[in-house]
Amino acid sequence: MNPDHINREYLDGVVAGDTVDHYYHLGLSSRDELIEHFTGLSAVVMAGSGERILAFAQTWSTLNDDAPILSVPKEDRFITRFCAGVLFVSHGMGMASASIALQEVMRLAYLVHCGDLETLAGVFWARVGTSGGIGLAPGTVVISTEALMSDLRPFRIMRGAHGEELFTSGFPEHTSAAIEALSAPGTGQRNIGVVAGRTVSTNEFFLEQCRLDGAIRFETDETKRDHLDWLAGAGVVNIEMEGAVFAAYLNHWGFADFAMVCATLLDRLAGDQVTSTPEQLQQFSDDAGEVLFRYLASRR
Ligand code: R2B
Ligand code: URA
Repeated sequence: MNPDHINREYLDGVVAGDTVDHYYHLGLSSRDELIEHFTGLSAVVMAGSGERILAFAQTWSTLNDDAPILSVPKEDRFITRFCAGVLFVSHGMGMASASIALQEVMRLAYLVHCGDLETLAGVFWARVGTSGGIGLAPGTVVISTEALMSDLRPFRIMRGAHGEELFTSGFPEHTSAAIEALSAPGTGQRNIGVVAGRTVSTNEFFLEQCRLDGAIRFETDETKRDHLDWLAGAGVVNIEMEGAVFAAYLNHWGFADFAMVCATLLDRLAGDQVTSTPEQLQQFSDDAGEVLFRYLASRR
């Protein structure tokens, strides 16, 4: 962990009980009795959609002898569940939304671990999401090695009163390699197409992803194709909207074990619109979850 990059001045007061922390967007406060049941927190699984969080919590419960699923009642911003040592939290769409979820979950995780950086360091974090693939068959699951800005810089940049802060946005190699190794099907398991590669994390679905079907359009067929070719040439295999801030903050706090696993919904070299059926989209999402769960289950 990187103690200098964690706001312990504030968070230790919460652990001591001198300050009450309101995790406003999650709908919890540090005094809530529910938090006492989060003891043993060993992993955080995040996803954009609340529906996926509910499904993942249910799967994890089934894999853990029907362990109880604890629900945080507030659901208008993020959906939060806890089951068998794992906190499942939706983060909404885009880096602004995901950054809020990450900061509040980290404050919560710090409290649950009573400010003990040694045990906190053991927490594994994952984002399971969707993305647009580059040159991949729809449904391929991508394990990200690095999340880049749309101009391929490997950072998330934030600007405060003190100026610009650059957060590096790589993913730990040992974790992505372990997830990839475990993604090979065991007996009776489905064969899921999995690749590891670089990811571009954009601030917008249409413009920064060079779509031609937005209500605003900057690109031509040619500039779009050149941009996607440029990304592919740099080893980028998919595009999504939260990975850079996810990796950036976890690196900043000094976590060593985190990953992003995203299903591709379409091949951007073939088009812009997501046209798969609801059944196909469900399968893509289930497959990304399955890849994550094979790793998560191996950590028990
Ligand atoms: C992937 O899919 C969402 C946009 O459709 C966004 O949250 C992302 O990263
Ligand atoms: N999510 C994205 O951000 N882009 C896509 O093309 C598909 C899903």
